[in-house]
Parts: sequence; C-alpha cells; structure tokens
Amino acid sequence: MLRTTFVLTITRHRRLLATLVVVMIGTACTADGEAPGSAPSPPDDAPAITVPPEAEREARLTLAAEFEGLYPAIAAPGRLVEVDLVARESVIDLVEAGPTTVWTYNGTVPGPQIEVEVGDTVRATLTNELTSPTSIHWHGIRVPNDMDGVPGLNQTALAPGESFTYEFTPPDPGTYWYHSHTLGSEQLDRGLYGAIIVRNPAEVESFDVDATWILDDWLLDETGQIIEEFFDNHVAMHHGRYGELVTANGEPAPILTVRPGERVRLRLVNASNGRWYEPRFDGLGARVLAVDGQTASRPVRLDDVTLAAGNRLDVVFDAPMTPGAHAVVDGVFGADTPLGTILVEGDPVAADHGTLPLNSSVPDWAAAAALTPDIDLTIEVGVDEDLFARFRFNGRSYPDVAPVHLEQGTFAKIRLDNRTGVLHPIHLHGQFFKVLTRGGVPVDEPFFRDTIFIDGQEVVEIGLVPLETGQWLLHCHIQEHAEAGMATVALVRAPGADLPELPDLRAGHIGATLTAPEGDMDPDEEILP
Ligand SMILES: [Cu+2]
Repeated sequence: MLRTTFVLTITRHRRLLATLVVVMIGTACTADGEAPGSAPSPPDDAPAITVPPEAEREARLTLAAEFEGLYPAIAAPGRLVEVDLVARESVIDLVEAGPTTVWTYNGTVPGPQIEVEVGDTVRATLTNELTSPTSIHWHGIRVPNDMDGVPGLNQTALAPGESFTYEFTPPDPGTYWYHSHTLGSEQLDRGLYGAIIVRNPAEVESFDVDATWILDDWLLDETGQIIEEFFDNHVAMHHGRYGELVTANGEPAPILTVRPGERVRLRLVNASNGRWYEPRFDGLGARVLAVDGQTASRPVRLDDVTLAAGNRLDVVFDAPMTPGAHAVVDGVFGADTPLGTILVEGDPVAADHGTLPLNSSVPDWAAAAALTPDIDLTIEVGVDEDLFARFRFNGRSYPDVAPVHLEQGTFAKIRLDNRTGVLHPIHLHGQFFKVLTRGGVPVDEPFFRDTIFIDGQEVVEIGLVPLETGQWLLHCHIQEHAEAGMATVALVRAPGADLPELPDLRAGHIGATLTAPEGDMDPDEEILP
C-alpha cells in the first residue's frame, strides 16, 4: 500500500517530497515495486549457462525457423481507408464540476476508432490545430519506419498549422492504438489517443459483440480542469502521473450491454501515462485471447497478465444465460476502482460458439531461455546535482543513446536488468517479442507482445526475430520516465547492409524536458530544467 499512498500525495506535496524522493530511490521504492504478479527471485542454485557457442548458433537458427509463420501471410490488397484527424482543443463532460478542456482528435476523447481489415491501406492525415508541435505513433502496428511518428527519429514533428499524411497497410490483425508521440507527458494526458482495430475477416463471425474500452486516468482540480503540471521530479521518479478519476472511452465506469449467451470480445487499451491495471470481471469466466493485439496459442488467465501503460488485452467471455449486472474492477489497489459494468439483458441467443480463434503458430521457444543474451540493457536512475532524475539505458539518457543493433531475420535475445526500484513497461516499436525469463526463471507466455511490464529490481529476458528494418524507439511507456531520458534506439538492418547512422535525436520533441543543450553530448550533463 505504500505505493498507493505515494500516488495520491504526488500532486499535493511534490516540492516537499522532492528531497525525500531522492533518499528513497534505493530503499523504500524497492518495496514500492512489489507489484502483484511479480516473478519469484532466481533460485540460488540456478544453473549456469553451459550451452557451447556452436550449439547456440544452431539453436538460434532453429528459433528463427520456428518463428516463420507466426505472422499471417501478406493479405491481398483491400480497401483504401482515408481518415482525417484534427488535433485540437475541445471540451468534454467528465465530472459534474463542469466541462473539462482537453486535447482531442476530432473533438472527442478517445479520438475516432479506426477500423480496417488486414490488407486495407490506412491513409490518415493529421492536421495540427494545437499550439504545440505534435505527431502520431501507431502503437504496435508494423508500419514503414518513416510512418512511426517519433519526432527526431522517424519524422519532423508537425508545427502548429501543419498537416502530414501517414500511410501504411497493417499486416497483423489485432487491437492497436494511436497516440501523440510528441511531448507525451502532456499530450497523452490531455487526451490525444484513439484505437485502431485491424480485423481478420475469418474471425469476425466468432464473436457476437466486439467492443473497445480505452482506459485512462485524469488528474483534475475542483472545477474539473486538468491540473497543468505535467512533469516533475516526483512523478518521474515514481510511476508517472496518476489521476484519481478512471475512465473507459472518456466515461467513468461505462455500461456494456450484451444479451444472454452472446460471445463477447472486449478490447482493453491502457492509454494512461503511467498507471497500470489488473482488470477483474465478476462472474463471467473471462479469459484473455490476445495481448498487444497478438493472438495467443491458448487462452490466458487474467491473473497471469497485467495491462501496463501501452498494453492491450483482448478479453473474451460468453455472457451467462441469466440476466444481471457484472462489475469490472481494477484489482491493483484493492479492487475498489470500477472500470465499467457488463449488463446482461434481453433475449438470449444460442450459446454454441465453437472454439476460440487461437493462433497455433506461436512458437514456444523454450530453448531460448538458456541462450546467452545478445544484448544487455541495464536500467538505472541517477540524480543530478539539482536533484533531478535521469533514467539511463547502459549509462546513457535519451537523446544521448548507445543504439541497439539488430539484424533482420536473425533471432536476438535481450536482457533487461532493472536496477531501479520502480516498474517500467518497456515498449519496442515496429517489432513483437516474446518473454523468455523473469528473474532467471523460464516463462511460458503463449503469445508475442510489444510492451512488457518489468517490476522494480527485476531482470526480464525477451527474444525476437526483427523483420522491420529501420530505426525504432525502445523506451519506457511511462511518459514521465521516457521524458526523464528512458529511451534508446534499436537499429534493425538487412543482412549484409552497412551499419545505419543515427539521426540527430536532439532535433525531436519526445519530451518537454528533452530540449537538448547545444554542444557535445555528455551523459552526465544536466539537461533538465
Ligand atoms: Cu519507466
């Protein structure tokens, strides 16, 4: 409960706590990071890695071969889906105290849900009517690198008044979302996000109801306005900015009405800056079909996954034949935060739905757990002389990064060693990966994902076969951690290609605090205000 106390006191006592925070980095925050679902510590007698190099090479080739077929074959060309997204200020009704001024795509939070089928091409024109630069990232979708929306890395942020057209053909069915990747601690918090659903036509008839809930939390003052202090040392050092009002689709605790016997697919998206959720469905036997849009090879228990910032969970259940109301709550802080209600009423439907559309092509990759990591990434936090936090991958804070080099089509194992006391949902752009071990213990997740929750002081190993070449951001999805430097770049090159060069990342605006200084970059220099 220590964590809860901190979260709720963040805004009121920020400055007072600043010094205390610094003291607590390595002590209380460690206990603070004891999230539910955390992995056990490695056993003392964990076997040393004994696989010889030649056998490792063979094993890697086998893993890459097992990966082939995970993704669907390239679909036949479909429709052209054109979308206009205008980023602008608007007002919405969140609380009785009054309308709340927010930033929106097309006047609503969330922005319009974009719905396509695999093979369709999305042509989305973003027009910036804000007073700040902005850009859109298509979270999870394997887009061409120059459509990925990270300013300074993949594109130039749109100045106020400018427009830019994103065009891509999503290759994978699933639940994805789009959001600003510019000044994220402010722009996500103000409401710049929406869902993009890529359907597999062969699956559509498997479900009677296909709904989306995008979760967010809001930090409002007594008049219902967003408190405009988006980034400070305290939220950066803890779990990001948390709000006390939780909404789904911009509404506190909405009701999803279904008929008795209907098979329901509810796509949950976490658009919060930092907060994570453990959704619990009362009496519905709900299970998880897909994580981060990637269908599992077998249904997953809700207890076995978290919905960290950036994650998606496709929850499936068959509505009971008896009418009634079923609460959906967040289990993180004592199961007392309502997320919504499933209301079962009306005429029943036939309850014979057959089997769930699972993905039998997910490799188990059990052999990967014993391999030597190709890349070691150590996550640390430091405090500069003015008591500002800097998160570092291998000693470096964005934009002064040491990029990770990966080769297209080649299996790679990445070890993420979190030496901070706080959790981090790490997101890799442009690729999906599989969790191999937690705390030195092999993990059997029957799905690939794009964002992984790493607990305080935890070591997690992931494996992937990158297919998309280019420069891809690898970062913490807690917006305030990313803005405190917790980002690096994965450079994926085709076999035999030259090592790519990194662009000047200082030209971008991934965070308000990352306006880089002139002159040589020094990982230890003060670049926070
Ligand atoms: Cu983080």
